[in-house]
Amino acid sequence: MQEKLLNLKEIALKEIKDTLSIEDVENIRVKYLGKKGEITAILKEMGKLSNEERPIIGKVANEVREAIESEITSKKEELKNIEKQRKLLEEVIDVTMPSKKVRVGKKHPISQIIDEISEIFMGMGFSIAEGPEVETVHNNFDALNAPKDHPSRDMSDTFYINSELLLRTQTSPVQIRTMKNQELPIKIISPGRCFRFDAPDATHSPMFHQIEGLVVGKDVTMAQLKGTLNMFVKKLFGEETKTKFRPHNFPFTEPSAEVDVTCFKCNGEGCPMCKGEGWIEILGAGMVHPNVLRNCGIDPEVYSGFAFGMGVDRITMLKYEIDDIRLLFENDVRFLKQF
Ligand code: 2NM
Repeated sequence: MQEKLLNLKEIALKEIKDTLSIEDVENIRVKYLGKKGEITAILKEMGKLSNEERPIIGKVANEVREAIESEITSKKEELKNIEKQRKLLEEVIDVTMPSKKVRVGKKHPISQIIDEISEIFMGMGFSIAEGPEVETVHNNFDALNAPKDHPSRDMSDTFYINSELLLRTQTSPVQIRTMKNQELPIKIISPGRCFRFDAPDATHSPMFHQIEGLVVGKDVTMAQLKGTLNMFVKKLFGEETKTKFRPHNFPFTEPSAEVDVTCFKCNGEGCPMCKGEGWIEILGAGMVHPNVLRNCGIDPEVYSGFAFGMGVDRITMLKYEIDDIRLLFENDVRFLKQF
């Protein structure tokens, strides 16, 4: 029996030595030391031994069991270390590897210009006012003193929703809403999207952007309008920029003017950008018509106001030298990311 035990020990230790996984080591433990294991089976036979033999064999059996157990423990430890080493090697981070490109988005050029212009006016004490793109015919035309037969009212020039609603053709209805609802004095600009029933070409888009401004209070003058716009164009186009006010006609202002600025490319010399003129038209402006003030419940005998409006898309095109408005709305990232 002693021989059998020592023999088993030899075989077991050799098997343990040759294993490659913790799982196999565990299987070997069960095979020899488990409930139905080979060593366990021998130990169960001990009862049949004589009183002299039992302690001797018992001692050997214990030694064999301890030897196998200790071999199993150290083998498991060894295999765990090998696994840990392997993982460390496999999961090593190479900090010199080129990183994945992060694609950062940016503001649309029109939004950039709207933000830039808004900042300038906020610096002069203006607030930003916004309103709905679907407007009433009243706010878009009637309240603005547009004659009943004004061509812009035509079905072929304006997107009507029904006889009372339309897509606003300018942002002036925001000024109307503000005059009707807010206390005086008013000092706002209204940036936003507008819509006109135009066939798209290089300079026209049925959806475009405007920024209008409005100041209403006591003793608001044309001189203040000129001062405000002069300061604005210097901030937007450069300190050397000058303005020229040409008489014009709008239903909602009286007097009215169109405003040119000296070309910011040639500084008024004449170049392809200004078509040799030295001047570029960028604004409409005037003193708010007494009828418009009255339509909003403001007494024109007590209060006066000035207003102005500009096309954001045109200014964006001039500043970034874009020659076709449609490029701004195709939203091809390869185009837009240049600005
Ligand atoms: C322009 C030109 C001139 C304008 C007028 C008003 C209002 F509501 F006060 F009457 N808002 N905007 C105005 C005046 C707009 O755009 C070229």
